[in-house]
Amino acid sequence: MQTIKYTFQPHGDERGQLISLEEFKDIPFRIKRVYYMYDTAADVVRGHHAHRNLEQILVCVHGSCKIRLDNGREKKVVALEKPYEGLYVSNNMWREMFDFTHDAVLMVFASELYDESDYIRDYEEFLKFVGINE
Ligand code: T46
Repeated sequence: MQTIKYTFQPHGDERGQLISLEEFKDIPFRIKRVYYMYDTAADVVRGHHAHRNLEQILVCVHGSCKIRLDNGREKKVVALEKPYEGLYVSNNMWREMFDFTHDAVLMVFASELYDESDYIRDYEEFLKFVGINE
């Protein structure tokens, strides 16, 4: 399974670093929503769902965490450890986020507004949706 990890270009100078993310340039879709999570305990696993349509880019802007991606056939774990790394997560992809450091802030750029009906929260339903276990 191929995963797409972006390395964003920081505008660094003697004052520090600045990263700018623009839709259709750095982020490959129109950004309709941004959300972020923090204060996630080390033993917590978030996610456990897939999306029918939503595309997202995940950036751990502080601290680190891991993302497990599962397309129904293969699984892959990707570590997000740098504020200039972005992981693309497509639709039809089961995801779990775990191993958060105490200081982790996971920011997400999303292609759609929040819509609970876009979530597939049952793993068996997900496998059927992607054409496995029909
Ligand atoms: C995803 C992963 C990476 C909202 O009201 N608006 C929002 O935009 C979002 C994302 C969530 N919520 C509410 C819904 C729940 O009551 O916030 C609560 C926590 O959401 P959820 O349990 O879905 O969070 P995660 O961390 O399991 O998943 C989130 C996103 O929901 C999901 O789309 O791909 O992060």
